Amino acid sequence: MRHKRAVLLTVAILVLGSSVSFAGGLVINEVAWAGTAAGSTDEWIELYNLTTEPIDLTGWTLIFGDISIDLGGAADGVIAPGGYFLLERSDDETVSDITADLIYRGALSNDGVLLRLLDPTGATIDTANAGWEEGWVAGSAGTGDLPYATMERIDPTKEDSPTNWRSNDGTIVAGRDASGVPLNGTPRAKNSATIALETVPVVVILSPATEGQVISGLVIISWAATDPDGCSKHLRVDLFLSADGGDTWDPLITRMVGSSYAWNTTALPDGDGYRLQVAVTDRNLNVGIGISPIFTLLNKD
Ligand SMILES: [Ca+2]
Ligand SMILES: [Ca+2]
Ligand SMILES: [Ca+2]
Ligand SMILES: [Ca+2]
Repeated sequence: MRHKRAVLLTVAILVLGSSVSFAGGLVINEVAWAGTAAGSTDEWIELYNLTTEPIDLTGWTLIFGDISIDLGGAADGVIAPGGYFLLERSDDETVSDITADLIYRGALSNDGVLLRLLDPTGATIDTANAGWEEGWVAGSAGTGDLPYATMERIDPTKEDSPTNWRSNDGTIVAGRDASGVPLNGTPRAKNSATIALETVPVVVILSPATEGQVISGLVIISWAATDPDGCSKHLRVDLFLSADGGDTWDPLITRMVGSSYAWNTTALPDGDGYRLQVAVTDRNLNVGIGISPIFTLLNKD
């Protein structure tokens, strides 16, 4: 009995010891865990100071696997307010056209690892890839449509979670690799994912919103659309319909405004694989997309 209690106590201490108090001051903002097209060992990591004060990195550490990086070892170990801090692995050629703030040694396994940022008291104040240690929550290696895309934090003011990371979009990019090729990433610059969060309209389909819903006759399709940096009233709306669960789409109505559409379904074939897409475009041609769950059309009896 006594032994059991001791074990429980140890477990409690372990849990407390690994807890993260997300302070929102300094964050792990971008991770190039797969390296670059010039070399898979050309990994780099970006930190970001969200505050309006400089942060002195003396005593701060970044830890992953059995690697511990002393952030205070940088020549200029201070991050300016709203500034970035670029760590390049092995040498300064990793991101060839931007000077690293710190060169470090040690690999980020492509099998995934948890990154932890510790303040001078040893408290973990931020993490990256938590809850996703079997692989990486975002980013890509050398294959796929967008090779060597970095893992970008979407909202640096929000804590690490699987939904707060996205791959670099390959369009908003910065920096060049050791061969001079543009990176699919944004070293020392705002993340493409953060720019999307701040500019791209968000649309939520309100009806139909239930998986497997049976629809017939005249149906009101409705949605809520907002533009984070513009007027939500004048967004252009295009509706698309899929009869095969979303594999292929046909226009239903294009270039409309508003937040609902009366849809006469009676001329369409019955089926149980229908889906609606609402695409909302702002004046800068940023497109936000909402997709309904699969529903059934049933007009014949
Ligand atoms: Ca790697
Ligand atoms: Ca460099
Ligand atoms: Ca960045
Ligand atoms: Ca916008």
